[in-house]
Amino acid sequence: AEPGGSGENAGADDGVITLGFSQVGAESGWRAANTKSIQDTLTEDNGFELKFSDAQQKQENQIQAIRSYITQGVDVIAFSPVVETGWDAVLQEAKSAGIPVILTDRAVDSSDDTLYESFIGSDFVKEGEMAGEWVVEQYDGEGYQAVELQGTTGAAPAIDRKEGFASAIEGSDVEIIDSQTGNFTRAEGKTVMEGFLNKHDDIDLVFAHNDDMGLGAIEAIEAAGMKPGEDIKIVTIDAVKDGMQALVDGKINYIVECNPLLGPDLAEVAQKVVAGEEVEKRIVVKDEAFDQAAAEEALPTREY
Ligand code: GYE
Repeated sequence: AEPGGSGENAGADDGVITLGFSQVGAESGWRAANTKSIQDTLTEDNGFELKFSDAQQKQENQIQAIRSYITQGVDVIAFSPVVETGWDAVLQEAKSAGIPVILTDRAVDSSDDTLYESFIGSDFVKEGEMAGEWVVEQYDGEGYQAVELQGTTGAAPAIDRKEGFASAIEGSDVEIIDSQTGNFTRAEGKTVMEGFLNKHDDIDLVFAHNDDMGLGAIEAIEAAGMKPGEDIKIVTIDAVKDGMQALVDGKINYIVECNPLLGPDLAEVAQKVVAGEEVEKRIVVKDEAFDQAAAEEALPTREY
């Protein structure tokens, strides 16, 4: 595509689709798999020129990257918004420049859904519900005290997983006694869990919004002389390899999957958008869940 090409005539007039992608960061195993899927799919061989930038979990970096893609006149902009709110102005700029935007992984909270073409990603409320339903099924009646390691404050998966889990445990005797953000990273998951262990004597269960924070919690629990998965049960979301290994090892008790392999769907939607074809406004990615036995079976052939 011509740099600077914009307005109604923007498009892949040279047959190559230039796509500017703004990634959240490199905070987790899930994110690494997601980045790999995008980079492996949006290749020259597949008709793409991919411009990729890592925002290091900062919204201002993403806004800057999107503005630079607008200036460069890319054919399509795609991004995974680190937080839900605060996107209207920059998305309006893309729209005025005639550059279509595709959301992957995380949603934006905007009343104007003409600001993007499609949102491809999992149903995070449902993931939280699946985690909560399993906890109730296993432990209701035991008076369990749970702590929650939340994802990045203001991020769609943190907001939605919290909500889904809370609604699933409602009416049971599982109680969340503390809840803090660990920013989706292993290091912060560990630090927050250390704080919880210092503050509370009787923690029965950890609900972590992703595997990495759960893996950090495992380190904190072991350092405190207890057995993760036994003395303190752990339920997480993502099902990346390290998480699945910990589940097989009995240190995590249950994992709800979140599929990070969004590259192929993104490529397809981008091609359609550039060709002026209709696309679905919402593409929901399907997720499973794993207990120990299911993890043992799935791990050897796991892609991520
Ligand atoms: O669960 C977490 C990552 O947005 C679904 O972000 C994604 C989440 C994923 O950091 O590991």
